[in-house]
Amino acid sequence: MAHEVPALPYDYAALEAAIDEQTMRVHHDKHHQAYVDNLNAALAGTEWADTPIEELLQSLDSLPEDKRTPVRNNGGGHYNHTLFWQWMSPDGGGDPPAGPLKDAIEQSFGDVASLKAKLNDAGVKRFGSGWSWLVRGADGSLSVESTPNQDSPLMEGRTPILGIDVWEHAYYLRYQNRRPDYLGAWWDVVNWDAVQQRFGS
Ligand code: MN3
Repeated sequence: MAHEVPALPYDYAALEAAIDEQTMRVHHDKHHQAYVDNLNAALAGTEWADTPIEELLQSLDSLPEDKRTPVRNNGGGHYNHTLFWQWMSPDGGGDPPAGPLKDAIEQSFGDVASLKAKLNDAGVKRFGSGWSWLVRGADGSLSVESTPNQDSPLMEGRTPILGIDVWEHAYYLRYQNRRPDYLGAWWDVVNWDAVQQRFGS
């Protein structure tokens, strides 16, 4: 089956605390849809048309050369945004619940505030378009990194457990050039339950 944009798990206006309704509509209905349409077009009629997205992104080198860049960009965009919608919630914000994720954050970064500062810093310093990530390595350790464009840590064999989109399309209508303000507000809608689920998976 061709790839599809998942429905938002909340209303377009539900994240107003951090992100306005119009941004959510354009971001989900236009940008994410375009990644999916372009991905499907690149793979139509090939043996990879039905390959799960995670598998595609972990084996870009095995694709024909003319498919690698379109799959990297549009498949990456599809995968990253599918997760991004889950990492936000109108009931989000605050601190992670007590448990293995919070313990691991405190062990790696000292406290939750330090983790947030590190992720925000990685997002602010990303030149141009990209993402700021909290990543779990194969040994279970946590680290913060940033990628350009729609690249995902998954392409390097690591698991993104939290990611913040710092493309201008994610924030420009409300925040214009003030990316740090967007990043500061973003934590009001973070869905720690979803992060914890990916940490444990
Ligand atoms: Mn985006």
